Amino acid sequence: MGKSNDFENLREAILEGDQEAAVAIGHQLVESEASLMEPVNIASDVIREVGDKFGAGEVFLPEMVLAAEAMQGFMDVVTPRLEEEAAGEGAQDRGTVVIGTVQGDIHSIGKNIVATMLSASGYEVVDLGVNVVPMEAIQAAESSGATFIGLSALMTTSMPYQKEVVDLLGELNQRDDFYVIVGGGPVTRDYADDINANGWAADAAAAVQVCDQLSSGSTPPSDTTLVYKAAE
Ligand code: B12
Repeated sequence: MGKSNDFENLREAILEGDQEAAVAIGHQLVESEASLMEPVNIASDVIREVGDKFGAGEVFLPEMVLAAEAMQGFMDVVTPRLEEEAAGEGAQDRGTVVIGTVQGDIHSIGKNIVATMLSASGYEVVDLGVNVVPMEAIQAAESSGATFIGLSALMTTSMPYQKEVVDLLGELNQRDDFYVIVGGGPVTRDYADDINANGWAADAAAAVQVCDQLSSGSTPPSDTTLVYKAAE
């Protein structure tokens, strides 16, 4: 089966919420030793397309759930190889990133891709999962000696918790202890700037570049102007 055929089948499998097919295509791609970043980007676009249709009332929640399960099944199969593929030479000890999806939000797919790419690039990643309350993120960052707190939000209703983490760090006199980087579907660069985050990235590869740039500088978090990177 050709590469473009695989991609078309992957699209269909996610659109139709066919997890078995999505998993099978994942295995085929892993075995073929083709690059995996391209199909992961395709799958990400397809799942967003399903989300747009859901938003427009063209598909219903059960269909979005099935599409997400198909995407998740595909990601589970390709993630180990994706991590190998993204691993740079000598990429070690770049610091620790505590990452999670904020309170009230259970969307994990994008956050997991970011975590995979950061870990492949030599960052120690502490993944707190989803629905992470602000204080939990801060305590985990403290106890793991993290340089970064990464916060994902996929809903307009959960975005304010990204701000709450930044504000809480200020109240605790810990704003200079961690760089806060934010992202997720509705989170724009302007929003990141407004809430005084230190970094914003549109996708996982960009997130790595933002962390690299922040850690190579010497400006403390409270004085850092937003470091941002659009999609590659
Ligand atoms: C898949 C999905 C689900 C799945 C989640 C499965 C899972 N395990 O994640 C399921 C079906 C469970 C789900 C549930 C719900 N969902 Co939903 N979901 C989506 C969907 C279709 C795709 C999200 C996704 O995975 N995208 C693909 C990934 C790869 O992209 P990404 O997350 O944006 O991540 C990339 C970048 O943003 C960035 N990034 C992400 N995080 C971070 C973090 C940092 C630090 C950085 C630097 C970068 C970064 O890098 C990533 C990789 O490139 C979106 C639609 C959309 N347009 O986003 C709706 C969407 C987010 N969901 C929505 C809704 C309403 C819900 C529900 C409330 C539905 C319901 N009635 O129950 C529940 C939420 C429950 C809750 N409390 O959280 C709405 C939100 C609307 C709003 N208020 O803003 C959306 C926008 C759909 C819509 N158009 O209406 N959902």
